[in-house]
Amino acid sequence: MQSELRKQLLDAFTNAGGEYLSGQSLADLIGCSRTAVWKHIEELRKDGFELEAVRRKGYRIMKTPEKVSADEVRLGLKTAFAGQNIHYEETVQSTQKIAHSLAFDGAEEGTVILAEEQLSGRGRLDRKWYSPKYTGIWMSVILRPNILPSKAPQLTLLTAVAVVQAIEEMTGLSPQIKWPNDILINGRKVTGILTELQADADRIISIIIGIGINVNQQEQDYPEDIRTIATSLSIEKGDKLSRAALIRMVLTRLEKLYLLYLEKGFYPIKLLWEGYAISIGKEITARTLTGNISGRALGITDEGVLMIEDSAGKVHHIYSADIELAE
Ligand code: BTX
Repeated sequence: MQSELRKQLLDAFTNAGGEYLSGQSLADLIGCSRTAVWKHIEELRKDGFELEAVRRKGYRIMKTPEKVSADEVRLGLKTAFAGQNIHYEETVQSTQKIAHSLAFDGAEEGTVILAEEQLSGRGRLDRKWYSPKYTGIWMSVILRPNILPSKAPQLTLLTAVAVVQAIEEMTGLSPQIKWPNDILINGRKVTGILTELQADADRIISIIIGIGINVNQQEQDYPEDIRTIATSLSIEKGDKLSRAALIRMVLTRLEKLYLLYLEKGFYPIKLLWEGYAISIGKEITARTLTGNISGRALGITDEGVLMIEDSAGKVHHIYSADIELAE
């Protein structure tokens, strides 16, 4: 359906505030025939809207779809480039995969790949990211910053701040960040971030930031193995939330912080990040690919690298690891 007509139809139902609208009045409002209205209503039904039709009264929307359409996200999105181009799919293997290929083909900065469901959503180090249909936000954002490849992990920290701010704004909850990329509420993971690169030795061609946010899942929706470590905004808040609205907030925050980063460097992002960090000052163990390091987390450097002081007073710089907090 043409998006302008769909928008008019949805606006008409919004303005009717739950009252019935006859086929004729919809036709008059939109400026088309009653048959065309009927066709458009059928299209809406196919897209997951539940519409009640009552003789001599007309139509009424009973339930909006679980789906989150690109149109719904774009409406009201006031960014300059983040999300201005949305590539929407119902089911994909991984939005990262699609983003890589679109980025390779020259997709513009800020392009978003959004899916309702991922069959092989991925985490770091080939781990799996559980991405069931209609419940979460599974998206990848393509950025093209003019920075050295070694600075790419800073974008992970920046994205974590953007997501935390968006969740705070939307729900009033207070998420915390566990270095580098886990966002936790009450100690359970609500968001994962995966940053991947297309780069030459000294130049970034594109950065693909994958963001997975658990929004409307309930505890029983999680498979056994992650039930005790994962949570969702709905579980924490006790409400269903609009994924489209949260996507808009994340993209707005992300763009703002990204522009700040390009202008002023990592330092202002570092300060914001530290305000949300859970591990600083605590005893932690960093599990790296080359072994474990335990000690007190001192904080992050101006480059975003984690510093741990071990019991002998030696300070270790950690570039990539999974962090465990001591009880
Ligand atoms: P990670 O390696 O830090 O976390 C992966 C681990 O998190 C898994 O091994 C599992 O224990 C746990 N886990 C899996 N699914 C969930 C979930 N839904 N909620 C909480 N915990 C879970 C984090 O990697 C990076 C995830 C990025 C996901 C996005 S979604 C859009 C984009 N496309 C894609 O394929 N990945 C990214």
